[in-house]
Amino acid sequence: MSFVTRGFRGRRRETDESGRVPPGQYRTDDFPVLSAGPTPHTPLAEWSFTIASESGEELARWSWEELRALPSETVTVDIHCVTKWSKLDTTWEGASVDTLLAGIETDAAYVTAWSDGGYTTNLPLEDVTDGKAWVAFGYDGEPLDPEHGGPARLLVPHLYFWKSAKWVRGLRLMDDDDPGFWESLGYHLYGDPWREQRYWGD
Ligand SMILES: Nc1nc2c(c(=O)[nH]1)N[C@H]1C(S)=C(S)[C@@H](COP(=O)(O)O)O[C@H]1N2
Ligand SMILES: [Mo]
Repeated sequence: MSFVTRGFRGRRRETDESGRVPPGQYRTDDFPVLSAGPTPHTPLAEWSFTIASESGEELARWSWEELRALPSETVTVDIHCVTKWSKLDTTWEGASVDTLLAGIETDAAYVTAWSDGGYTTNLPLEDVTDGKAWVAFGYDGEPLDPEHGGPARLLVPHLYFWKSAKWVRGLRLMDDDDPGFWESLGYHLYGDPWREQRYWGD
């Protein structure tokens, strides 16, 4: 009896039946803003994107114009925030991280993305390569809003959205997995929404 009632009235009906909303998430059409600090406003003339080695050596760097001159892709993906909202079919324009890493020889197993304002987040290298991550500068056909990470943010849609560092300025190639901002405060090191890896121990 209670089984039937839960099946009929439970979460799945209230949220989404597409199979695209991970466990514990609800679907929203809004685009909430989640920022741990103020929105930085780095002038494009001072903006650059850097690939660095673990020791901090600069391996490659693009100015804003150089980044925009790279081949770009338009992708439509679902995004999932650890605070439980998921948004389906978001459309972004950006340069694939594969394009940025092309020509860089590395034995690194992880990367740490860093941002204006000091935010960092850690990811396995294989989660930002092979078409899984972008440095995105457009959203819904427009330049990316500063509050959503403009001029450019990392976009790694298959992991919880805190991995998609707003105002991203570079990737550091790491031998070991080094917890970033939220990961140091208890968020999961990896953050797979389909396995509900929200916090340490999940
Ligand atoms: N630099 C920076 N990037 C960040 C954050 C942040 O506070 N600072 N918040 C993260 C979190 S927790 C989420 S859910 C998404 C939110 O992106 P949005 O504000 O565009 O929805 O950005 C992620 N990237
Ligand atoms: Mo988040």
